[in-house]
Amino acid sequence: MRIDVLTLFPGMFSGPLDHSILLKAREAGLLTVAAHDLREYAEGRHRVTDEPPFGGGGGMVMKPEPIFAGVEALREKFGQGKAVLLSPQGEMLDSVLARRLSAEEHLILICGRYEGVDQRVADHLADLEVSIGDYVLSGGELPALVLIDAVARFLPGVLGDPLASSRDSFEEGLLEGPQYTRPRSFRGHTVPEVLLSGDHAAVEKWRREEALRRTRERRPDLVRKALTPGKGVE
Ligand code: JA5
Repeated sequence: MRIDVLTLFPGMFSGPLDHSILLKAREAGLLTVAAHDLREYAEGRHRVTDEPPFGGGGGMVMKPEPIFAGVEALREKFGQGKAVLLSPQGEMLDSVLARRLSAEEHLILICGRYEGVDQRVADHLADLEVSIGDYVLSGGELPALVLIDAVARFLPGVLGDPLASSRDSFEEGLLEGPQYTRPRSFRGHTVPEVLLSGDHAAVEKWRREEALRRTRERRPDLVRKALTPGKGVE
């Protein structure tokens, strides 16, 4: 899969993409990510990318022309990629959407800054708007990185075990249960006996019960969803 990012801050993408799973996915040729400076697509001596909003109100809004030029240049080079605008007005990212996006050959992620992006980008350029949650952020870059990570985990071969992504907690529709490692006793807090018993069936049963109990307690909305036919659990 290829992912191009249009951003005023391409430097924000190097750190996260250069570690761990995302680095390995890129090295294996399963994922290509390129961050492009939107200023390169801005015209004029000053390469202006933002202007004050029509109607007043203060702050700055990102101009449509550099964003349209960037997406159009990338589509000319690589074909009809799906353009995704990161925005609080977007469809909420969850594992279903991440998996759907992982089936695309090419994504173009558009990151806003300042007070946001001229509405014509959402209306006439982007195929989809995606939000990662109901909180204010300074721009779309961190949401784009979250999306890249969530999507990459569904690409075949990115996780060592081919079944790993389908076993992940949200794919099962439940929260993960508790996990423990050595030492068996830490500051007087001991590990549940069953995990030390060597009885694999008992361990599996305990894990499933713990996952359900925790999900009922913390995320009753997920339990309702999981019990909806075709959405996991049974
Ligand atoms: C802020 C100019 O889903 C959380 C999000 C917050 C946020 C996003 S997505 N985009 C922007 C932005 O600020 O473009």
